[in-house]
Amino acid sequence: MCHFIKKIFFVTAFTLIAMSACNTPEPVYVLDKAPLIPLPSSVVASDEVMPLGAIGSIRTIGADERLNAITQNFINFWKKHTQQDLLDAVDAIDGDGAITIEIDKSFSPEQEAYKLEIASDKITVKGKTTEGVFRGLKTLEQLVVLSKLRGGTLFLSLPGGEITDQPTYGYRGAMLDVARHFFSVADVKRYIDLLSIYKINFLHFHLSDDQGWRIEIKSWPQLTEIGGQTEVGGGEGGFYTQEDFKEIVKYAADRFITIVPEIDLPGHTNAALASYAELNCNGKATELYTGIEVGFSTLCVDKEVTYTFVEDVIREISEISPGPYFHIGGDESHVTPEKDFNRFMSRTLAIVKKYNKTPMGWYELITADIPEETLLQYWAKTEDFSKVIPKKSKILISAASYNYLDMKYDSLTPLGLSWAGYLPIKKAYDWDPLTLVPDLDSTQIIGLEAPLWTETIEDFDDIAVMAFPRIIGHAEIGWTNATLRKWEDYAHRLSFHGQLLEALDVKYHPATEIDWK
Ligand code: TNX
Repeated sequence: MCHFIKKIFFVTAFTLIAMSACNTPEPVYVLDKAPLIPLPSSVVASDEVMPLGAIGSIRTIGADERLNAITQNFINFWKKHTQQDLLDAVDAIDGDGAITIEIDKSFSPEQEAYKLEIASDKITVKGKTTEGVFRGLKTLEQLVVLSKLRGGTLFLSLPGGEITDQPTYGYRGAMLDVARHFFSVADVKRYIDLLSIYKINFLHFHLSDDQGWRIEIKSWPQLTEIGGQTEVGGGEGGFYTQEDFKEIVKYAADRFITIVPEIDLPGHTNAALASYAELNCNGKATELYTGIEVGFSTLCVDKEVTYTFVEDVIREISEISPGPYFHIGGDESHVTPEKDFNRFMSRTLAIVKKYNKTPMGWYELITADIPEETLLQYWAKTEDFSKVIPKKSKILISAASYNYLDMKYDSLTPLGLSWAGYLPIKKAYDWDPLTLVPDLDSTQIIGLEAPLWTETIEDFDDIAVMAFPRIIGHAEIGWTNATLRKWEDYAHRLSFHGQLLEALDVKYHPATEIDWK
């Protein structure tokens, strides 16, 4: 301990040293009062205290390739926030003075479950899988950052105790519309980093719409050469090359986030119809579109070339998408007659299956004859959705009036839309996916997703101010059991996360509902 104090002597004020003397420094929080989000399933505080200087190495038990990458990221994190080096001690047997990361296959039946133990001279993170361990390290990181932000130079120790934790839902998603406005690879990576702090595990990419086609398709190059060249408001647009897309997929995978690609069909296709004349029933290319109306475009369902196009697109994107899902859109196809829509969807869903992906689509798909495993994304008003109930399909909840991050917070919000009403922070948090839609069988619901449509969103600051803090609440809904969630408690914990976002230079909506610290 005295060695530890000596170490900080030269960097901290003399008064601080006098205060601490050679006693163990007090942690900033007791473990069960730390404002962690999502709230873990169980937190038991002990009276042990772990001085930061007690830890000198990180050792892994049951390591694999993915764990090595995670360990390296964690070493960098620790250095940045505690100024201390961690030795990577792969084969070390003694856990004292170390952070131990352990994969234990018999630990829990639950893929993402973990246990985090903090004792006076060691920290252990255990999980059944590397993914579980990763979620546990994220909890530890949050504890470090929150302690540091509150304690400043007084942050010298972590509180002891044990956290055992696992998610309520296996799908905790965000969606980014890169079609209405295009966002760079760097912006997407930044969003992924922020989502991973809160244990989000799916990022759905809305890659095509009337205003833009955003992913390179090698067999149909004009999709991006023509269809990628503009966006809402007439800006220059852009697109991801397949290499860019692979880079994003990998970056997300290193943070245990699965990318879900969406190509919206057969409506929302003006960018494709402007790129290739033959996709139109009249054989004439449309004009590029930079407005924000919906529901006016459709592929030509009767032409065989349409299915060649659809298959090429699904094949090329599936080849670079390791995740299980392929989202084929299906929303607001207002100018496709219902029988044509259904015929088109049956063929398209079969193509998705041919490339070994689980089909996913907006709930309007329900009129078609869909494979039972199709994942349906609910977004519209509850009344409409009763049509879905008889089917055995799995449901992802993305209710416009609760989940849509493009809805304004209130009448003063400069960005966003309001067709589904305003969505203040409390409303976005204080609901339960299980009871939102009447008559839905709870076993059908696989989770929730928060879409950010970008008709009015032009840059990263715009993304951030609409997503934060509402998506933090969605992350908690997805992770934490409804019986443990209370608005007042959440609002209190959230009040400490404004500082966390500021430290990352992330703009957020400073709602007056929250007593920001
Ligand atoms: C509806 S919800 C849409 C999008 C718009 C969004 C704007 C859904 C599946 N489609 O095309 O961008 O509203 O809030």
